[in-house]
Amino acid sequence: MTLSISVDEALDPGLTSFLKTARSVVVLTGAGVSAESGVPTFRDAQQGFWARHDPMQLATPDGFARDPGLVWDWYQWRRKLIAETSPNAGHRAIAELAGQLPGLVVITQNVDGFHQLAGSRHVLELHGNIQRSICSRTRRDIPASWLDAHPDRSPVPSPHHPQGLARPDVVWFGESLDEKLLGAAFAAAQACDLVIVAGTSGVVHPAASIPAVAVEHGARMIEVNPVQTELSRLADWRLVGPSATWLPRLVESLSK
Ligand code: BJW
Repeated sequence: MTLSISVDEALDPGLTSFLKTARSVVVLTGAGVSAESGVPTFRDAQQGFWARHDPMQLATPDGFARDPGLVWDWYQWRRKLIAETSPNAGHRAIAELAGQLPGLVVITQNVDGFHQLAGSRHVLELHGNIQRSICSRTRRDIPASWLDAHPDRSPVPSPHHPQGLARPDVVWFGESLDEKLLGAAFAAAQACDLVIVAGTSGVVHPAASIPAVAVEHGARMIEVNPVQTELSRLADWRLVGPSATWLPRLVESLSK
């Protein structure tokens, strides 16, 4: 059974005592965790990227092949937005939790690098990192100095292949996730006794399968989200509200 708790209610003592005794914790995050930093989510009806842009045009290999300049410009705009914003109290709370719960693994679908900036060390970036660029043909890294040397080009040619173009090192729909990272994520899910799922709609696979794998292997689950999601039915506790409010409250509860 799921216990839902709203921000004006006290934390369930059962949750707090479970958190204190948890030996192995996985935190799965999505775009909602960065929303309070000012980075839009994908699927929120008003502000989400997909409310204004077609994901098939901007986040697929076919979309990039059709109009690489459009896709490159969109990612450059997002890079700038991310560079102008910073991690929030939710990211910092996850890093603090790891200080108190050694072995905590952060699995993120986000490409903004905010968990590392906030101090988290063990972070599996399932969908890549927007700050890195690779060659569309060879997938070799392209250094920032090469991009800086082509400031007015869009798309930017690749230094590694005559027909290659620079693209962000992120995972688009229809592309496979890095096998090693995914293996490490599922291994952590199978081994954990608590999975905290924050700020994700839980619709994009294989990331969305991680909480179910953890729960099937005996873990309990806390979901942090203002709304119900595809994953809510798996949760033991639903902390209803924003992650920058709830995650610091979880950290505080450890010292009470
Ligand atoms: C707050 C908040 C606050 C708001 N506090 N919360 C199995 C079944 C069906 C389909 C598939 C399947 N397996 C694979 C597929 C196909 C596909 C897929 O999942 N499609 C579904 C959409 C139907 N998956 C793939 O193609 C993946 N590749 C793959 O599996 O390869 C093998 C294969 C290929 C083809 C067929 C079968 C197998 C790759 C997925 C790549 C996703 N890429 C993107 C873009 C990354 C780069 C970039 O950033 O530009 O990743 S799409 C986008 O969605 C991004 C996100 O990481 C991802 C997840 O979104 P997220 O983080 O959950 O954000 P939102 O917006 O959806 O939700 C935000 C949540 O926050 C909401 O719930 C809010 O309420 C909440 N929130 N404010 C806390 N303050």
